[in-house]
Amino acid sequence: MVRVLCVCLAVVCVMLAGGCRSTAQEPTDVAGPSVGQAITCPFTVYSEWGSAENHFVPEGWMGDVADVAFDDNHKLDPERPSVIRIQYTPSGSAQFAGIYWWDPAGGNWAEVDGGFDLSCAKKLTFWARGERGGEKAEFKVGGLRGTYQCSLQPAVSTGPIALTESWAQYTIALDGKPLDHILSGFAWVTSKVQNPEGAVIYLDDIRFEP
Ligand SMILES: [Ca+2]
Repeated sequence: MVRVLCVCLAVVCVMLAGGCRSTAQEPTDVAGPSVGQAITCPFTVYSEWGSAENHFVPEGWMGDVADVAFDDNHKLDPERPSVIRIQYTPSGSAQFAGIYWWDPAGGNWAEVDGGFDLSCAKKLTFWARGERGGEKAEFKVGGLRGTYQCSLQPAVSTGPIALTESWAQYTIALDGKPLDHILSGFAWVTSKVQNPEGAVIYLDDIRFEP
């Protein structure tokens, strides 16, 4: 009878794990509130300029940064109040350019921990188009590595894709990937080899989906 009672208490204790733990050993949140915070999907990277739903910031510029003109409050058509416009004009010596969207703001190549637990996601989807069609670029999730690092290593990429002049939705499959600590939610990369004459691309509705 005593043993049965003990088992029952153990089961109740497991069921009320949070409560039991709080009386036995107080959890210490040393990492801060934004580190690996669990969230629900869909989880937006970008929908509209200034939206409170947006997560990750486009601060991780790389390559020939002077060759990039970036506007995430661009008006293109009435159906989409704001989209991201990226103009790449190859003239620098690196002959490529790109941008990581990372968390937290000011993270400076993962010198500061942050990010989100995106285990709810099975894919990242985004809409993209080129100004004329044929613009080539690569898009990625994860892969950021510094003092801290994304749980997703290496990044999962679309590989170089050629955009069309009309909007199309693209998907990066993430099912089964370690997404519990994502510091870089999205990245764009392109090169002079891919776009000898430069490229203007548009992006919208970037989000993690269940
Ligand atoms: Ca939009």
